[in-house]
Amino acid sequence: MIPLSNATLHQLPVQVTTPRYNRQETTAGIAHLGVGNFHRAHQAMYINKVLEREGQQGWAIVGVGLRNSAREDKRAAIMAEQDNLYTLTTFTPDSSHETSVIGSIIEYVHAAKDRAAAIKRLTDPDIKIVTLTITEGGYYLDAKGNFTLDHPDIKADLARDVPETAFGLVCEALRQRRESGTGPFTVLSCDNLRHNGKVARTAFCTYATARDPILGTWIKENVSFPSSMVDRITPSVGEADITRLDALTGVADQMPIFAEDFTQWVIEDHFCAGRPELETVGVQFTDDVGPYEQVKLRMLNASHSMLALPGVLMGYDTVPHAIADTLLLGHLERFLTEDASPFITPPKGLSLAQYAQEVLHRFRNPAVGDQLLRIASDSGSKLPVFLTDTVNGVLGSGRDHWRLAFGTACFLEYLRGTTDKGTPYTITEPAINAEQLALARAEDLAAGLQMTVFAGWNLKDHPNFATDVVKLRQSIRAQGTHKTLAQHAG
Ligand code: CS2
Repeated sequence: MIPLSNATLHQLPVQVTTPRYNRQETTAGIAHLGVGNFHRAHQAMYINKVLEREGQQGWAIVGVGLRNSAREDKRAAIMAEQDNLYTLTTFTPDSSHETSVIGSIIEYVHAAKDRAAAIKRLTDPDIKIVTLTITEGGYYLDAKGNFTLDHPDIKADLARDVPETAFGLVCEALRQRRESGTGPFTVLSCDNLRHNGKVARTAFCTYATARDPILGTWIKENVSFPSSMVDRITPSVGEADITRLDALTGVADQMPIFAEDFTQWVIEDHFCAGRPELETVGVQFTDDVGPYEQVKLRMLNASHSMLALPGVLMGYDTVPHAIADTLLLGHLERFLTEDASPFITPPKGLSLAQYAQEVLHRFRNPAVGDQLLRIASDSGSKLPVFLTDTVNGVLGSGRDHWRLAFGTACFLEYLRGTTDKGTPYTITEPAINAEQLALARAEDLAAGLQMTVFAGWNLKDHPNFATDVVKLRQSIRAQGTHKTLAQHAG
């Protein structure tokens, strides 16, 4: 097997597509914060294509790793060893696959190791766009959607000379760019949030104003924050996946990724300092991402959660395994058509019924085998984003709420960390502190509903919902999640 670097690109197996542009001739016009698998499978893939086009060589990416962790150290070391190259293998639902070497990330900065270097990189006049995948929970929003200036991380960051958070780094770079006359860059959120552009704008402006009100006003007036909808199912990659992928591709890649073949990126066309010609490589530009984002978050992401939470309790490991259970499949179909769809205003020409079928088809993709625990992780941040509008719609209109009550009961039971059969698993819930977790685990089975996760659900006005959640939790404990679902699905 051939190791991956600039020097070996021409030796790779013929079935592996390599960059069709000269990487040495590209320069970074985009800085990306949070270089996880999703960014590498999605935005970096689009940029890899755009770099092939004439006149687009100024839009390569400088990756900025934010975490101070052993994992980040390892990633930075491998990126350096492989000249920032990696393979992306995509699988169709009938398991045919294609592998490309992605060359669009041309530089990698480990910000946790050298904050000043990262800020300096962001002040480079060539950097015209800063893209973000910092996760749903990474925006420090409270239940009302405001940026939490009093969060300990943010408080600590505001007190530092050289900031550490994404907000601190970007605002400091913008401060320096303003002072030197370099001018602003666009900040483009690629996270699964409602109105992610507006959220990013509020977060960055609030942070900047707390540091320096004049900077806050300058950012408000000069930086553009387009909203975007991003979509591509990209599972986590474990050691066994690395071995499998490398055997499949014939490349000894130390950090390969894989994803479904489906991909979509819809962006609002407001870029204060220019942008690559992404429309030439399949990106959709629009004046209003809202309808696209509604459909994606409330259907695909929400049904992921509605599947993963009971799925984990039932002892399933992956999405295709869980959805092969006809009970869960039927449950999701009804959730999509009876609960989510009635409250969505889709973009013109999009059929929600067809979208629902496509989502289920994508979930069945056996080669993708997305991990339920990956999807369930950080439900504390995800559920408010994915489910709140649907819950408000269903409860407000008096429709049957039991599927949502079941999803809620499963979430609270999932937080206990053991399957119905008593097998333990690790919960990863950065947004749920010990006090909040104690509510979910309290003897009073209704106490969990006081968690801030549910703050936007107006549950006080709908006492029947709480009663049903308690009953469903009791039933899950007494007879298991599967039987509970079977009894109610009837
Ligand atoms: C998933 C998403 O983590 C989750 O909750 O629903 O990661 C999903 O796979 C992506 O948003 C697909 O675009």
